[in-house]
Amino acid sequence: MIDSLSCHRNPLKTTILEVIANEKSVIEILSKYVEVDRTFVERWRKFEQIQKERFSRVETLREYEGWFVREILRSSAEAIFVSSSMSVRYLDYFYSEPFNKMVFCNRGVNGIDGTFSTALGVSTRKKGNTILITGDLAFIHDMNGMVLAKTHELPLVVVLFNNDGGGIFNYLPQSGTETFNYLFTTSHGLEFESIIRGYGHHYKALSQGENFLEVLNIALERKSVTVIEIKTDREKSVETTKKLIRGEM
Ligand SMILES: Cc1ncc(C[n+]2csc(CCOP(=O)(O)OP(=O)(O)O)c2C)c(N)n1
Repeated sequence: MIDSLSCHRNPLKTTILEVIANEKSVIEILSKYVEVDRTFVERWRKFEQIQKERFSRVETLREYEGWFVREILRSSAEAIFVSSSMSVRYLDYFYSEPFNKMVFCNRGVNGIDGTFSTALGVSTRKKGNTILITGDLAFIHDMNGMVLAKTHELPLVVVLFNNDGGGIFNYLPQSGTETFNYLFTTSHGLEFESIIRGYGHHYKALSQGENFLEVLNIALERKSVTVIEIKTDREKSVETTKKLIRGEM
């Protein structure tokens, strides 16, 4: 691993050689000694372009998480915190240019713990508003972070994709087996409106046909916590993602 930042990105200790140096300089030096397949970069770029075009079909899929993520990028927020699991993947797949937001996430160890509190930390920056994009399990994991938001009067807009459990597991081959929900998805059936209001925060269920960007920008003006809940369907989302990746949409 070549890393100019020297910030220990090797938590599992699986990298055997860590070179702390400027990446470009190391590549330049190495290319004097090793024959470089220059077509590799071209092929890589070509595939990236093809995939980008396939993902751009998301523009018409108004019930799919990727579509909401694109809209969030068009909002007036200055920073986005994306939760682990599918949220960070949706951002990675469906970001569109120009990309004028600061993005924070929890890659590396990939935990879903501490999500709300970390996003709250991001929201303490002096200027600009923050949006947290999260799934329901990650949200539940750190729900008591909402107390801190109240006592410290911190602003945060949460876009909560509620698919009643961990949707990422639907991509596994075990999906559909008898004990799958019990062991993987862990559906909970929680009713978020009363929970969020119980903490003293604003809640909004997004209904079909509502102007999402408008709802988002109103919430961003508020300077307190608003949770916008969007109910999604795990199975449909997996099907859509797979079709987009294969270029079948
Ligand atoms: C602290 C912690 N516990 C368990 C996991 C394993 N895990 C990875 S993704 C995931 C499901 C997350 O579900 P949700 O937040 O609803 O997001 P979705 O998969 O629906 O996008 C779980 C439990 C983890 N990453 N971190």
